[in-house]
Amino acid sequence: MRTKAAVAIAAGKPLEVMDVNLDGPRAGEVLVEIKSTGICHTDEFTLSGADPEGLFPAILGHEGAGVVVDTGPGVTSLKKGDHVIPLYTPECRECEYCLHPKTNLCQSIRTTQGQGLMPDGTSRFSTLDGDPILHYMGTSTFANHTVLPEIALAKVREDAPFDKICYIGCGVTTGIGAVINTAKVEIGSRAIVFGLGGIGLNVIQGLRLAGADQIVGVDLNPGKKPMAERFGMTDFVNPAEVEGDLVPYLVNLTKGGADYTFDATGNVDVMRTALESAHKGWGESIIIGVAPAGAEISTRPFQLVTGRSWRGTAFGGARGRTDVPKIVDWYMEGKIEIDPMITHQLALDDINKGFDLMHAGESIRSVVNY
Ligand code: NAD
Ligand code: AHE
Ligand code: ZN
Repeated sequence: MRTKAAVAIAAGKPLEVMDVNLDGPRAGEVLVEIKSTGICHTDEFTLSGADPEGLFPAILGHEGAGVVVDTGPGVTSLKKGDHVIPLYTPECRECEYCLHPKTNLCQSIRTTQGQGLMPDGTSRFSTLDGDPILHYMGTSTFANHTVLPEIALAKVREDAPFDKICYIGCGVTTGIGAVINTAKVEIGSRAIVFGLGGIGLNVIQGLRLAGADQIVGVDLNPGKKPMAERFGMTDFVNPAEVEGDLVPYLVNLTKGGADYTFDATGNVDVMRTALESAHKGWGESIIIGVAPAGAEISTRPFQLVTGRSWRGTAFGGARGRTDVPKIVDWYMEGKIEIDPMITHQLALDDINKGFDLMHAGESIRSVVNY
């Protein structure tokens, strides 16, 4: 079939909206009509050329929601008409990782996914001239139709709006999951969140859900303050306005250091500050931000010797097919909020405007509707 997609032609170039060919689903695969897709910072990270795994040409996008159009042979858990959220972290429920209680990183299709291919080693997308176009993160939601493995789709309730729940495909689940699944924050904790963008705000609402007493937000952009307060931030710190070192300032503000700190910037210097502002003896620092190719973290080992822990999380430690439908329920029941964070709704033809808004720090989430 033909479908409309925004194609990443090369690093650093704007996406090109065009008609592409899409082959039907093969064994274990599902054809999905994407209704809405969010633009996550990680899409920009790949498009910019900073991702060592970045491939071109490819159809980016990993935060979406849509409807099953067709299923390939052997698909048993989904049928035509089901509402689904694509999962860049699949859940096969059979591999060593899925069977291990301490991780969500299903590895059953990781190799081919990283190569921009379906599990059988081929791509379903091509140009109208027949040249192959690669998949991205196994999802490619910047296309009106896409093919995914059955294990990379969460079936969700049908009354949930696509233009909001698409955000659960990455940002919402990553931020809330970092608090609940990875850090397992206790009631009464003190926390610091670095970066108040599409991920950091969801860390903040996760901390409120977990019953944290103090939620410090740190961002260089003061424009992020009102939204963060709306989601539960108790103290705002703009590092540009702090005289002297940021670490002692934050340690003092949290009365000895935070029980939990979260990096949602992707900046390795910020990651160090986050680790060092965690409480001596027990503070845990969780890295969420994705750093550019070649970047490395550093600190004095003494920081860890004296009881701080440095950890990381992908997709908020969530097992997508199991956890994503529950998060959709939380949204529909009013336990979590999404709507205020979706600051812009765009048509596919305007998708590059979404990237511009992100660069300018003017959006939290831009959502593209097909
Ligand atoms: P974003 O651009 O919306 O937000 C980043 C925020 O950090 C901005 O508000 C910016 O002003 C702030 N910031 C930048 N530099 C700063 C500094 N030095 N000090 C303080 N604040 C600073 O991005 P996002 O969508 O929230 O994503 C954040 C990071 O999380 C990115 O690196 C993204 O790739 C990563 N991410 C990781 C996962 C995962 O599973 N681990 C999932 C999604 C996104
Ligand atoms: N390819 C990059 C790493 C990118 C990365 O860390 N991706 C996160 C998701 S970010 C979503 O917005 C992730 O889940 N990674 C797990 C995995 O297996 O890729 C690099 O540096 O090589
Ligand atoms: Zn993302």
